[in-house]
Amino acid sequence: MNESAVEALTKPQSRRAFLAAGALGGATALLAGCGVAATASPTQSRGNASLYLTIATPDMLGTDDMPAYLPAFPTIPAHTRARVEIVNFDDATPLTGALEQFAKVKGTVGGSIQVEALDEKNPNAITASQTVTALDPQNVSHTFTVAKLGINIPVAAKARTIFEIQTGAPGVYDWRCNDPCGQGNGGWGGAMAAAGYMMGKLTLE
Ligand SMILES: [Cu+2]
Repeated sequence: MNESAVEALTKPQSRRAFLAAGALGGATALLAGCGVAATASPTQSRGNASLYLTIATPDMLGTDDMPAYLPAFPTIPAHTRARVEIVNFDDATPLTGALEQFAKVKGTVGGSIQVEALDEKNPNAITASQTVTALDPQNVSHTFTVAKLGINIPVAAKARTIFEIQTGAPGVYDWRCNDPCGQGNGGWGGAMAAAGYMMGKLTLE
């Protein structure tokens, strides 16, 4: 083998070695980054997502006493920190008796929700925000409850409700409102018994 042939063999090789070292350096930096993220959050998170839900009144929808969550079949990523905002135009259906438990927040990051009064005449206005772990049962309008995920969000009358959840494994999870806001059967009929109104499915994928 002559000198230049040796050079031809070794040169690319040393370049490969250089690239490998660079890639390794990058991988080390990435791993260090993962370590920081893993320390900050006990559950591994792929990133961030947003979900916007609106609760429309029967008047807005032209239905016969059927308020609805829109959309009722949302999809958000699995293994993600998701910010959820519920804009509710509806008024209160006070929770009573055993149902008062649904005035308590469950399953959000930090165990709380942020509540802002909705100015219907100026719906984009920024109003004072309160961070709470429960609502007065008298002021609850609907709930967004995903039993299998341990999530219960009491939604205040005519308000914007904001919270974060850490999603887990992919799947399709039933959600429902646990505030009897429907017609008939003690308020458990109508919208409460209708998919696409006060019940639906949350998909994590
Ligand atoms: Cu409801």
